[in-house]
Amino acid sequence: MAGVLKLTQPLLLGPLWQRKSRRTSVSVIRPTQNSSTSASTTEAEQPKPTFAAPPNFKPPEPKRFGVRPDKTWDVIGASLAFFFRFGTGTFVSGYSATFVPANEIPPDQYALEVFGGRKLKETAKVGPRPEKPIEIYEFESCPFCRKVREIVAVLDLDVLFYPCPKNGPNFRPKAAQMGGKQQFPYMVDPNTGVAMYESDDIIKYLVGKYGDGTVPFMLSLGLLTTLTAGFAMIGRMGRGSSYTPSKLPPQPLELWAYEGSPFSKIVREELVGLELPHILHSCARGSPKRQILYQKTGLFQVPYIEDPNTGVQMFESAEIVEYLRATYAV
Ligand SMILES: N[C@@H](CCC(=O)N[C@@H](CS)C(=O)NCC(=O)O)C(=O)O
Repeated sequence: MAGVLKLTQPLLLGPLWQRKSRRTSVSVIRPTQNSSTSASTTEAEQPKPTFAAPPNFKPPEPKRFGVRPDKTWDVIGASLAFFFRFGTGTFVSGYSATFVPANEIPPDQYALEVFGGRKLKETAKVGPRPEKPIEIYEFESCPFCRKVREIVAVLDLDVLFYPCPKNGPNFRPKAAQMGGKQQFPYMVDPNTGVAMYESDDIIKYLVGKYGDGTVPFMLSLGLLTTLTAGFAMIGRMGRGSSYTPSKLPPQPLELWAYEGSPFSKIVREELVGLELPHILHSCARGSPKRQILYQKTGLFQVPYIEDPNTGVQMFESAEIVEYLRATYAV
């Protein structure tokens, strides 16, 4: 396959990167105040910033489908993607749904409550699961990156995202160092040692390895796919593309979300702008992971973040954005 690079060592990341057995630890090149030569300054030489929840932090109450008034246009803008992409990134492959009487669903099982005492029972067909999260270097407003994020939702994969906003000091150079050029998306599969550029190649690789081998129709249209993926982001006007100076945490955040969710989009844009590595637990409609979040928190709502650097766990997109800025922006 074109653009495939076999990695001979785990991740080829050298001494700047360390991994721990359970959680993935992120060790980074840290930007210095007035130097563009920070690439030679390692974390070991710098005092480690410490992270804590903002003073008097209290996680907000979840309000499913609730839009905070100051975010109305953000949510509307992020919702446009559904129409341009015919819902791609909202449903897991093989999605099916049936309305059932609410009392047919045990109380410990997730199902979306609808109207008239009925619930929506949703299923999907997921392929073989990767043991370790796929790693992707990308940024939010790139249409090629969006295509890959959509297939992640369709295949219901967990992904460790390394955000590469323009002028981002860490992961743009890292991707170039690993793959030979600054081009996004760039994917590394630590389960197989395969790494590649080119969205269409990445999509084919992922459906072959973790799906049924079929590229979904809306991702198989060549230029039309790329154009509609670009139009899908018109309502967000390039958010999640430029770097906001930030302190990088030692551990990736965890985000429960999916590409087609407008509320999730707003949080993802912030994570990317702040260049915060994060593990996405993609849970589009039909995902079996919805049940995991339901069991963990007593409800299903996305976005939901878990920040191992501060211990914060929270719902609510608008407040998550505020939390991320307060904790990581400099
Ligand atoms: N007020 C919440 C709304 C989040 C929300 O309603 N998310 C939808 C997905 S876009 C959801 O979790 N739906 C529940 C379901 O699908 O069962 C926020 O801003 O984060």
